[in-house]
Amino acid sequence: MKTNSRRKFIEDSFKVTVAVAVGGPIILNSASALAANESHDAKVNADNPLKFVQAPLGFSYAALEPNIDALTMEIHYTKHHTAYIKNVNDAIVAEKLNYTSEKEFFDNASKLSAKARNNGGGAWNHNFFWASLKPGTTSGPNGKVKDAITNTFGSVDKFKELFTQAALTRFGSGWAWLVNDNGTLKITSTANQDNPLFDKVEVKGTPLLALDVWEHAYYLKYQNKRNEYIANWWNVVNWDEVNKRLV
Ligand code: MN3
Repeated sequence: MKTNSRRKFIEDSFKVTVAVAVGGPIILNSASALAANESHDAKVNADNPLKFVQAPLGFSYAALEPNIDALTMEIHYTKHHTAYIKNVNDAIVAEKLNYTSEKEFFDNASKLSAKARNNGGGAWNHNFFWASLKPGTTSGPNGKVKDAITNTFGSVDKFKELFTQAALTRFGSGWAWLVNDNGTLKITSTANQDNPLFDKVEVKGTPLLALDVWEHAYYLKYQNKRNEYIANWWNVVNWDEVNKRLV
């Protein structure tokens, strides 16, 4: 990647950060792309500025035990997520997509092929999900996100009840979300790898928190007991990260 295009890539990434107010994963992606995939980038980005990059996990596969088991984390990260990243980048090249930012890509989600849409969502959603997790038992929401949750839903417990319900009742594979819709917090869920940044989706907004309820996220440890997976997942939510996303 030439210096100029590299600078543009970084600038574009920051534009996305401002526009969708999702900081960590995207900035991390840029740094990681530059450090780890420079030679590959040079070939791909010559014609296709947008390239999804798998963010580093930030903790070991076993770090979320006993809430999320090590084998699930390893397979989820190295097999499922890696495949979404590869497949969306393959689709971008094969279909000659000219989007220059993740925001632009999702703004046009309804025009994408199934391969680009599903794998693009999978690539982004998992980067966001990993950054939403933190080893050790967390004490629950704090700071301004706690205030916003209390103001919107009445209490943290009520919020957790409603979010859990959204995650439990998502039929089949999908995600539960807490989003900021222009200053209003909303809970929603999406099917497959859709997310609230897509142009055509039931509830749009800036994602603050995500929960993967695909069976691959919990079946090895919890089998059919999605409710137990959700209950234990609350223990490893990275509320500091959620706070940073609320701007
Ligand atoms: Mn998953």
